[in-house]
Amino acid sequence: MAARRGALIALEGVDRAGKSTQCRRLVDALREDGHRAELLRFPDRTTEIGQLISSYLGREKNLEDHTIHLLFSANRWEHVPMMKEKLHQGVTVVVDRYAFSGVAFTSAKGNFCLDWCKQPDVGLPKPDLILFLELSPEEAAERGNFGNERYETSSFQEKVLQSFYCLMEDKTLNWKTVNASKSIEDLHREIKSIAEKTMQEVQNKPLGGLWT
Ligand code: ADP
Ligand code: 2DT
Ligand code: MG
Repeated sequence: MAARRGALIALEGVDRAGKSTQCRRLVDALREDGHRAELLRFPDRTTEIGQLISSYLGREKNLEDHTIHLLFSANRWEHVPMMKEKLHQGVTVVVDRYAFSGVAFTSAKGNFCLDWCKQPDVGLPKPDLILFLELSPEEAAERGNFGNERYETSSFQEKVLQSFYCLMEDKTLNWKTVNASKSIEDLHREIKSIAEKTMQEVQNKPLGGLWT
């Protein structure tokens, strides 16, 4: 019998919903329980492509909209061989944003259709679970001001949220919405329980391809 594989779990949601906090908590808790788990974040600003993305987000560099979209996708593809290897070795991979952020942010620019935005990410490892951390713009605002990076305005974030809702209509993906206004601890417990259930369910199932 084939060895059990790890699960691919993506966290998505609006700015300040608590994605990075919960990704870290989840990976730490899974490890404490003896699971093998690793955290990846997209964009990964440490690679050459990631540095280009980072300078774009930091407004040091201007890039044409299609170009930056493809770079975000390339930044995921450069991690795919490593992700597949880990998953097949039984490591659960938790990703802080994934292709859904890619599509939601570019399509929020207005002159892009959802289908074009999805194409570069077709065939990426398909997440076994996508946790959408839902938080109202009012509650997000209470968690502090926006930073100075590109996309960090409330009008743009509202458009991003609408694009996320369009993507969530795809029932071939395992979206689970969680209420991100709960305390860090309560949300962590809920996320951990959903993640563990998914890890159990997929361990003997093949890894899928996204949007294929
Ligand atoms: P994201 O990665 O989604 O942008 P972060 O995890 O960086 O969000 O959290 C944004 C801010 O909100 C941080 O200051 C964090 O400490 C705080 N925060 C995260 N989760 C909660 C929560 N459940 N309740 C209150 N504040 C939170
Ligand atoms: P953080 O590093 O704070 O998460 O912000 N983005 C992200 C895109 O536009 N396309 C993508 O494919 C991804 C993964 C979301 C990163 C910013 O980059 C945006 C916010
Ligand atoms: Mg974050």
